[in-house]
Amino acid sequence: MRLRLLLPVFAALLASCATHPTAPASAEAPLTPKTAPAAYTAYVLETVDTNKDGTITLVEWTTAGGDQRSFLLADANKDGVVTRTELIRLSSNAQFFDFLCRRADLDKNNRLTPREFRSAGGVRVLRFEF
Ligand SMILES: [Ca+2]
Ligand SMILES: [Ca+2]
Repeated sequence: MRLRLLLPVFAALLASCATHPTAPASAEAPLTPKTAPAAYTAYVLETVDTNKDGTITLVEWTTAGGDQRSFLLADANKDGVVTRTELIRLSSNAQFFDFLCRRADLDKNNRLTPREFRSAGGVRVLRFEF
């Protein structure tokens, strides 16, 4: 809950990362608020869903470096697993995109490329810091 309160602050501070709304969908084109949810969801399912059953348990999430608080935030219906739908929902707001940029824009040029996102920086977005 506190994350939701803090995200607008982060968004205001880091608005520059969200200014590429028409970037083409190529491997190194920066992610946008529109393309980031699908990229984030695919990345998380690919790297965190270790038993490939299409859902993520708390054990899978924490094994990948996430913490319990971020898992509980992602598990919107509180059934103990995070689904593709929940990941899309979690990552579909602009505030989340700004948060993502802040965590994974490794060279700090305000452009989040898929390569950066899928590097070690990407794993860190599973652990929200309050
Ligand atoms: Ca799983
Ligand atoms: Ca769930």
